[in-house]
Amino acid sequence: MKKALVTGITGQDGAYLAELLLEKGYEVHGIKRRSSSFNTVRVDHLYQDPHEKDIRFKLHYGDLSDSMNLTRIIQEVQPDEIYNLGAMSHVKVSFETPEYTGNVDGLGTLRILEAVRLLGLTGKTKIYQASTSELYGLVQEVPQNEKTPFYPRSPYGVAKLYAYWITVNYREAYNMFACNGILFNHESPNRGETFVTRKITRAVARISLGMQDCLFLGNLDAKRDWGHAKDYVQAMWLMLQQDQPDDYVIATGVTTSVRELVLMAFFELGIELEFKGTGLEEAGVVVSCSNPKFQVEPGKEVVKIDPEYHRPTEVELLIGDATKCKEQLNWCPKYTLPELVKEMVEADLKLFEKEKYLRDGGHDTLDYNE
Ligand code: NDP
Ligand code: GDR
Repeated sequence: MKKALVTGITGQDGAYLAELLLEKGYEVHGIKRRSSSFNTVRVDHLYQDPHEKDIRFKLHYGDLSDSMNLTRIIQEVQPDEIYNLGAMSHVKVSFETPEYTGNVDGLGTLRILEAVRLLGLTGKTKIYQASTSELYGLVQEVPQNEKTPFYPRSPYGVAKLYAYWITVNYREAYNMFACNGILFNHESPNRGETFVTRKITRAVARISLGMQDCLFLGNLDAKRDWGHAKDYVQAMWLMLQQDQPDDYVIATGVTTSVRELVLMAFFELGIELEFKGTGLEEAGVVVSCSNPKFQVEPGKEVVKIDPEYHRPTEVELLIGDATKCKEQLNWCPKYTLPELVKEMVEADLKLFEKEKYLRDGGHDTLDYNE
């Protein structure tokens, strides 16, 4: 039975990847951070009681800033494959925590590579590094492929640049099987609530149900190549099943602006929106609502700009060319963006309908401010 170790297993991708690896018959080990409250909600359905026999899913406490801890876990597990997905992954937050981001996202990768080397596992353990389209940053050419020059635009992007090159360096210097997956944005109903797609789909659901008045956003002009996380974890696994290690772009090849995404998400629930005004005065205004379930009045401003969400330096346009991955790994995304948006909006609507039902019935969820 193959053993995999996944850092960042409690995150969006970690949870989907763990599901995939368990389906494929792996023994899956994950690293979770100690937290003052439960932080394993995305993998709770995979939990197995450690007292039972033949456990194939096990979590270890750890942190990418702690090399002794990482080395011990790798020594204990002796993994055939390591997927390094752990990171401080929010680009805007990285401007506020640049040193921490460099430590975890940059040096954390080095700690994994060096542990594998020092433990004499270079011939056994294959490593996947979660690289990112944020490496491209300032637009040099589109679509972006494996040969496009990098120009990161955030502490997050710069930390990931170090991680990318240290992975290449260990591959070349020590003949390690280490791959970079240069993944473009990928989303799902399990996406963190502060990334723009999920922020939008949550707000669409809440505004429709009368639980929120307005959605505040930053740069509506930014364009992203959005895919589904379920498709992208398949590509991660495929990279480690090849004879030779290499780096691959994973993307859909379609780019969409944040503004267009907002329109798509509202339209999913029958709400037609138009954007009026310019700059900080731009607003998304309801034109009509064809769904009798929702009372959203025409003329209401439901999207406004808050400069707080603008970034000191922005990545304006991402569109990936995944030809290499398609040709060499036979990978192709199954989900289109409209399908992804539909799935996310429906999931959030269900979530907030349940919450509203409980609140309306007087069964408030625990509120620590009360
Ligand atoms: P998430 O933010 O959902 O998950 C990040 C994971 O890393 C969480 O499990 C988090 O733990 C963990 N983590 C954070 N800090 C540390 C630390 N110091 N030590 C150990 N673990 C830590 O990210 P995604 O699942 O979306 O992304 C997975 C990886 O892929 C990340 O490295 C991200 O940068 C990269 N990436 C993501 C893309 C995307 O569009 N989703 C695109 C390209 C790259 P906790 O749950 O406790 O916070
Ligand atoms: P990104 O994702 O920065 O591309 O990084 P995010 O969803 O945060 O932003 C996408 C674009 O939307 C614009 N935007 C806003 N973003 C957020 N979060 N909140 C807002 O209110 C808002 N308004 C506009 C942003 O400026 C940006 O242009 C994600 C992360 O998963 C990284 O870890 C990963 O490496 C990259 O994708 C590929």
